[in-house]
Amino acid sequence: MKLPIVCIIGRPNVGKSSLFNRILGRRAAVVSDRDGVTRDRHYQNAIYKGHEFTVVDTGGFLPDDSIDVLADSVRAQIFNAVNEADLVLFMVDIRVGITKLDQQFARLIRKLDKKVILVANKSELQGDRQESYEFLKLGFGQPRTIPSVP
Ligand SMILES: Nc1nc2c(ncn2[C@@H]2O[C@H](COP(=O)(O)OP(=O)(O)OP(=O)(O)O)[C@@H](O)[C@H]2O)c(=O)[nH]1
Ligand SMILES: [Mg+2]
Repeated sequence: MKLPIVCIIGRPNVGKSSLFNRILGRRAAVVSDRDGVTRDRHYQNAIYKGHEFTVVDTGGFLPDDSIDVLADSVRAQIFNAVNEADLVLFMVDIRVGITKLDQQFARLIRKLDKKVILVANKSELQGDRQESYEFLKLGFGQPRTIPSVP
């Protein structure tokens, strides 16, 4: 039986692989404070809170006008990951706000007309300040945050 596919996308360093590992309950993907660590798609089957699905970690590098071959292949990976997904977790960094790259991701996702949950990560660093309304501009509603304690 084919499981539903949940893919995690967003620009480099927002915490996609960290969420991927957390869903799986183990260190399946490399987490690093360097940008662009994940380069290709990474599939794992997961059972999370009774739901069984395939979760996909992706690279966050989405260059707009690059002629670099590796960059092009990463962009194709992201496109394909979104295209085949039943649900897209679009991750942003609540401390940084919306970047140009976030907007490029938003455009790509909109083209493919998918079910999307916007996730504002690193929210525990934000203290009491609530900046998440800014992300309404991306067009995917109010973002959800991830509780730091599972
Ligand atoms: N404070 C905080 N740091 C986080 C959180 N999630 C991830 N990080 C840190 O953010 C950095 C990037 O995390 P990754 O999970 O590697 O990010 P990524 O989106 O997979 O990055 P790429 O693979 O480079 O696209 C690491 O230093 C993580 O420890 C979070 O919820 N809070
Ligand atoms: Mg990663």
